[in-house]
Amino acid sequence: MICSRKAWLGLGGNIGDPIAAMGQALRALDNRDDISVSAISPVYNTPPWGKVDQPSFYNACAELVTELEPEALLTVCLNIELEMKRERRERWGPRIIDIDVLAYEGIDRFESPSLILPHPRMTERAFVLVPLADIAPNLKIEGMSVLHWAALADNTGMTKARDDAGWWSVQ
Ligand code: GSY
Repeated sequence: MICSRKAWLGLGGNIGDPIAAMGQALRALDNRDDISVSAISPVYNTPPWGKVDQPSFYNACAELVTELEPEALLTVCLNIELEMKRERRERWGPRIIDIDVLAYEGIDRFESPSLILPHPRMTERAFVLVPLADIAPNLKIEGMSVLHWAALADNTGMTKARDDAGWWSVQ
């Protein structure tokens, strides 16, 4: 029997049309036989974290049900990113789309050369925690709920950009 697990992704981008790019990525995931997108957060406009002299980002989180193991799921996400970046490779620096595997049901901690779960630094990033709290408030990360982590995070400058359920479907 094939076992299905929930997994949670963070998506973001800050050049081109990031909301359209996140929608395209989510549809590509959902179109697969081994992944079903089960919940999607609103989209937030978020100040850049890390390198601050770049445009603000759009961020969202998604919950999946998948038959893929964590590393296989990461490979699928990276391939979707690669395909989308290839389509518009004239721009450098800021990103069209990033897809991060944040957490995977039943796995408290996982570390391999290509993937660490839960995603490192996610507990410091409001642009991950706020949308994740919309869809998985009770998910435990390092012993504490996402809702609790989100309440501790600095969400200065974050605004909701889209909260209609269909933002990720074709316009
Ligand atoms: O994968 C993280 C990409 N990223 C982001 C992001 O997605 N949102 C915000 N607000 N800042 C960021 N800095 C980086 S790198």
